[in-house]
Amino acid sequence: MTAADPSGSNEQRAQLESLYAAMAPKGLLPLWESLHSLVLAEPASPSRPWRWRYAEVRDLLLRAGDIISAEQAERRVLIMENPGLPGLSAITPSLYAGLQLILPGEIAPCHRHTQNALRFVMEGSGAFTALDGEKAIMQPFDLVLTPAGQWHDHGNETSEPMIWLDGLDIPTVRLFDASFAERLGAVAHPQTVPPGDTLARYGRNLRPMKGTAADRRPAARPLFHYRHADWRPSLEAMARTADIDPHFGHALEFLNPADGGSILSTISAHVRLLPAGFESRRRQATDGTVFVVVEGEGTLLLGDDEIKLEPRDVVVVPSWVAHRFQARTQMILFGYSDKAAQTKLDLYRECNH
Ligand code: GTQ
Repeated sequence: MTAADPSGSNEQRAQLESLYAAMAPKGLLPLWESLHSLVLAEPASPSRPWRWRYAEVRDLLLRAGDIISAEQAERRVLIMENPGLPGLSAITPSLYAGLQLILPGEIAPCHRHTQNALRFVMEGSGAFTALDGEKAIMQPFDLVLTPAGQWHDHGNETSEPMIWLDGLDIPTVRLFDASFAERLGAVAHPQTVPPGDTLARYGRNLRPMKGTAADRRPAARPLFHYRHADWRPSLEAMARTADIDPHFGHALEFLNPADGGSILSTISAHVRLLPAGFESRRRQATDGTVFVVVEGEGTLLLGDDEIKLEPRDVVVVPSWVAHRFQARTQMILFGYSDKAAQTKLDLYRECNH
């Protein structure tokens, strides 16, 4: 019978059904039929744990490369859509993921939008993402940001294909009905400063004196290139000397030096090192997380599910799904989630078992 009255009579049911029929055309629904699925006792994500094998995605992406150019596509990307969220182009309810291919000589035209994006390089070396006319020359497992509102184009002046993961907050911006986007008009933004300029000025625990002409990056979010050549040795050095965390292994968050907060206003990202043989303790958190296997092999355990992980695989753990990692060899993982947004909205919770 109804949620409100499980012992309701057939007569009451008939009366309610005719009430609902009268309400529906007026845009009205009875809360008592759906309250328990609207206000859940705990998260029950419609998204599913899922793994994309890199080799399989790569084959299909390269096939796309034979058929459509980056310029024609604007962005030549295979969307990684969570099978539990059909039609939403979402990997979790709040986040998007895709794998983008840029072939030698290609350009992905300059645009800007209210969505925040991160790029995590999977393969290839030396192609660039230009942010407001400054090229970040990308190497495998570099993290490059294109924050909301900043012009960005991509290009590949090398002789090898380049593939990276795009992580965006597209579903979040859609939730708020706040999408604005525009094309620059020119295919590429004119170069404003040489590559590496921002890292030199803002990336070494220094910044140009406030108010001087050299202080050119947005004050709230100056950095946009977090190099594998920097984060990998830090993780390694920490793993040599620090006590290991039973839930995370050795983990470092990427931070915004302007405020010590998350890399983007909606998205947080981190890397972790799991030594060979390490088994993390079970944890659950409200931030559904997308992981990239940077190095090594192991297994992700979620209840009765076991997902084997190999280098460059992408795997998503939905909100509140209890999970743990088993590292067969030493593993390095990159992860991103909407923890930044949830923390601002006072929603984030975790439970470490
Ligand atoms: O490179 O700007 O995968 O705007 C989806 C939307 C990439 C990009 C995506 C985008 C981009």
